[in-house]
Amino acid sequence: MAAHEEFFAGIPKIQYVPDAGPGDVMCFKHYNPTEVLMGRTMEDWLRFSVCYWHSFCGTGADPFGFPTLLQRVWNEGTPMEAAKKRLRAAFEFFTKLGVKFYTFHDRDMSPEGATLEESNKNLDEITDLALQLQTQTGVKVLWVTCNLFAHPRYMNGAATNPDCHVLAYAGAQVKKGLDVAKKLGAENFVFWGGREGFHSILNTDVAAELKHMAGFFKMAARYKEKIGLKCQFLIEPKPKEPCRHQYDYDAMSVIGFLKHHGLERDFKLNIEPNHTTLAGHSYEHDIVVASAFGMLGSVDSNTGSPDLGWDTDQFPMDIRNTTLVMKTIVEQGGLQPGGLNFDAKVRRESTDLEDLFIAHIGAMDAFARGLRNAVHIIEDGLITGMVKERYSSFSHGLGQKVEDGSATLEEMEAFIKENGEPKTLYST
Ligand code: XUL
Ligand code: CO
Repeated sequence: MAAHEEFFAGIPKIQYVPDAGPGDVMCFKHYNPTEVLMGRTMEDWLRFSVCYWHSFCGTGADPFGFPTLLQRVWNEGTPMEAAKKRLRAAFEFFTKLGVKFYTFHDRDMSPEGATLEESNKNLDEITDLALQLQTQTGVKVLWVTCNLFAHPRYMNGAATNPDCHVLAYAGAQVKKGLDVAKKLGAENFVFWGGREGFHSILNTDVAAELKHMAGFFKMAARYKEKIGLKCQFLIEPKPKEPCRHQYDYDAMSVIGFLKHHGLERDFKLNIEPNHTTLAGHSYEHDIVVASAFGMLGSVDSNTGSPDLGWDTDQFPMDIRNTTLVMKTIVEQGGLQPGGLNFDAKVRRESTDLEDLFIAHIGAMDAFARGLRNAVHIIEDGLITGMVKERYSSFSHGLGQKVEDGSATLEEMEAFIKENGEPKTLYST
């Protein structure tokens, strides 16, 4: 990269300095990538990923205010020149931060053209550069996704649009997205149902829309098979925003949908805790539910503010939250081929380039602390032992039969006649 402009001049590779003073914010105080915990390096447990759209395409605009982050030098030039500069800046950032993965939407990577052919040509040109930068740096694609929600054609949804012409456009876009995933060796491919839902039930044929969405996923699974694409498909639940109601409401709704349509072997879930809390659950709820069904594939590790009902995509800094998430991840044996993707943005007031580093460093340290805590909880075994004891009645006798599915209601009745009331705090 030496032949090219440096975007983060004066910022060296971020190091692990455990005894750094509180004022030293440009180093890791907890994230030590090569340190081994429970047989695996921290880097391997955490599999951090930088999100291209927030950190390199984000403008700082909000519903009440204009962009504040447009001064980034990588925004200069024609849209295609800017796309290339932006990509070089991003790879310099990944390398200096020491993160091995990134995620992007097709339309973050390169500008949309006047026709599908033109958009695809732009994508070909920019992904050629992405491939070159990936080979030079060793940074890989954690996942690709298609933006099926920003363009006006998708105002009534993509796979659930009432007009098949729009659904066809989304299909053509996903076909290209899967080709790009193959070209760049993406480890996963995400479907976030941006506008797959409704604002009014009165103008919506819910059954038809859900059937079309399942059909759309089946087409994607068939094309993936056809081109020999090896990545994991993921669905990212979200209950609302931008739609009033979104079909992929939360982990349990998506798991039910996938099982109903026989898609559970083709997909896992990408859980974003800020979406989980929007659904009215606790931060870790959907991580735990998805994992319980063997369907936790990846995590968009961000947070909202508990006192807000919005998707604010903040960097996660709460150690209690990161501890509970990492406990689930370690207990299920890791996230690979998924990872912890920072679907998070600096605030619109955080206009300094350095802020991009500080935000990521803080979140990476928060997860490193969460990992250490989780390993401590698991290795010390106290909670695991208590939970095992709590369910110990299922390890023998009638409990064992319930466990293996062979128990009958008649046996329940006979058991109660013989043993009476369950033992509780108040029984004698
Ligand atoms: C939106 C969201 C998306 C997906 C990818 O709330 O989380 O950025 O992660 O489309
Ligand atoms: Co997300």
